[in-house]
Amino acid sequence: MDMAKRALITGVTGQDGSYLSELLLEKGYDVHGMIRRSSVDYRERIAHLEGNPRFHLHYGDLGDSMSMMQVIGTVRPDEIYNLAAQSHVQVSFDVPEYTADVVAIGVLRVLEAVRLCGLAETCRIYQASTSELYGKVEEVPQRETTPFHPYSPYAVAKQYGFWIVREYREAYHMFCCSGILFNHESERRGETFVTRKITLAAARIAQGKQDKLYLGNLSSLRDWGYAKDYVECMWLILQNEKPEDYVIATGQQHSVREFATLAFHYAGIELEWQGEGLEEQGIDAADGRVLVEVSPDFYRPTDVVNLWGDPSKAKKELGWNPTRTSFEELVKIMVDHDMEKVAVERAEEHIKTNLEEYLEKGVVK
Ligand code: NAP
Ligand code: G4F
Repeated sequence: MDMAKRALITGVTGQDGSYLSELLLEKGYDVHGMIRRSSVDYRERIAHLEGNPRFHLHYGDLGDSMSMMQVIGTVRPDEIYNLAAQSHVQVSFDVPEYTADVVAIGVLRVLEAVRLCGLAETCRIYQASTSELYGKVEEVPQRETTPFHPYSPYAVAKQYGFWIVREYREAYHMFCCSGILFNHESERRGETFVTRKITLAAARIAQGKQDKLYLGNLSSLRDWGYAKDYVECMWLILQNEKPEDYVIATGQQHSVREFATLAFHYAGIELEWQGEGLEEQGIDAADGRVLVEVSPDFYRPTDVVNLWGDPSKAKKELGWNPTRTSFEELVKIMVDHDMEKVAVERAEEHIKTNLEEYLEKGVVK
């Protein structure tokens, strides 16, 4: 009989869901991913896993308790990784009610489905919590004991998720834990998060496909790690003897400006910064072109500007190495990926233009 562990991942199509699926498959798990119904099936990040006999997909939505009951009752997982969320902080100001439903009550739906399906004693649950809970920070660096001060509708919703997990742990003795993850990025990061927005723009500007990049708060500070390293921690948290919450971070901090400077450097452009606030500009040192400008459109009603995590507890208790991939390596991985992506897009455009011309005139350039 096949005794492989069964894991259910909500948010399997996201950045973290795709890396976690790969990791759990490598470890011999049967991986069940939950996906949302949509009019087009577009699952770029997990396309390479489909067809693997140990990788299964189920329709469900964190906004719908019945579908959660159905998926959890059918899969009867040993471990659940609840990664699904409306995860964009700026978007949470635009759709606060939806964000609260999915990000806050969605966690309750998972916990209740586990309990009502009779899995409370056997199923371990990982909740994707966030450094955004520290928000308008009350201590630097932030650790497990730092008071929370959420500073966006997203963060307020995640705070409910954090506390309801703790409540179910104490009330029903369920093995459920939160990983308080600081920002983690990769070549699979969504294109509207600041790091990926920058690496894609640097690649496009370097290859003549874009003139300028507009950003918001350049002085915002983040503790950025590599997503591929961070999913390992999610797994380690569930293999622990006791259910506990952990800060997962690198312990190093950089500004958006520093990230942009390094990304453009790897794309072959040296940026120099001039001016302040809304007037600040990133200028190409080689020819004086203005490549980066600040736009108030990317400022947030309340912004979290000083995130810096202390991963000592995870290092000591989980044996996790927070700096396996350095900040410089992370930026390089992302830029190299996007330079290649833009080069492929340019080649495809060239072929298409040539083909159109050939079909029109019978001429190939
Ligand atoms: P992501 O790339 O934005 O992925 C989010 C996933 O959630 C996608 O698979 C999305 O599905 C799914 N989803 C959204 N709404 C849903 C719903 N109503 N029902 C079911 N699925 C839904 O996020 P990520 O960066 O991988 O982050 C994973 C989790 O960690 C999130 O909970 C995020 O809030 C949290 N987190 C992330 C970071 C970070 O730096 N990345 C740090 C701390 C915490 P579609 O593909 O259909 O949209
Ligand atoms: O890349 P961001 O949008 O990520 P943010 O807000 O830190 O949220 C991400 O990390 C959280 C963990 O701390 C997760 F919980 C959350 O799900 C998500 O994955 O913005 C980072 C910083 C902000 O201070 C923002 O104001 O960059 C600043 N920024 C400056 N210009 C910008 C831009 N952010 C975006 N998205 N776009 C800009 O043009």
